[in-house]
Amino acid sequence: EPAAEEQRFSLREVLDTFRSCLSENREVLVADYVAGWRGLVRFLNSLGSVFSFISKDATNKIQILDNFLQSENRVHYASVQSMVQFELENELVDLTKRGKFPESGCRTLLRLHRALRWLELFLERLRTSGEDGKTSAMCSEAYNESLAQHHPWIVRTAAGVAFCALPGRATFFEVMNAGAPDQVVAMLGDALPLISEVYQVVEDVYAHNDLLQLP
Ligand code: 1PZ
Repeated sequence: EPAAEEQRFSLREVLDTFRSCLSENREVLVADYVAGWRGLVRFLNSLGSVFSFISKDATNKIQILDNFLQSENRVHYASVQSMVQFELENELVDLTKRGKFPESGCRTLLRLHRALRWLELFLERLRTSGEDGKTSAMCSEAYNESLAQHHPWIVRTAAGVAFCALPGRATFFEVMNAGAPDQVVAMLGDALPLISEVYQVVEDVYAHNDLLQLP
């Protein structure tokens, strides 16, 4: 039943899905990556409707990747590495300006990848913050160090407004539903190295293929 489902929802499980992303030979599995993102969006939605312009964009990108995972080319979309190789070999990516492939897997996943860096920076600030820490300040600092560089003024402004609506640290910890504050801090300490590793593997694949600036 949905109510019980809602209650069990914990950010711990979401962050755990990033654990399953990395295969033994350090391939990043797209299905697990997308599942992790779906959980994050669910968490974001539980924070309130001010964030819906953010979650809509993320949901749209998740959907694009999901469609590739269901398509006849799905074997090529099993990992980030195979996706990059397949799309580049078959010239399915707009490399310098937007054109025939505005929804390539490579450019779509890059947007989520950049947002994962924001998440890493934000959660690290949250983890090391004191009781009087301001989530909105942590959030905008993390944003300015990462995603903001890729967003036009209008998006940066809307994001800044949304950040002001973030609940305080105590409430934020409660919504995460991962136990008492010290348990949340411990959970973040476990999860962050995993997120950071997934981020780094994807970053290396994109850098190696010169894809970090895809339009
Ligand atoms: C907990 C507070 C949540 C703050 C989330 C911080 C990120 C702010 C991002 C605001 C931008 C959203 C509007 C959409 C922008 C899109 O233009 C860009 C570029 O895509 P393109 O236009 O090139 O197709 N989209 C993105 O950068 C992806 C943003 C995904 C953000 C997901 C946040 C998930 C938060 C999880 C919360 C734990």
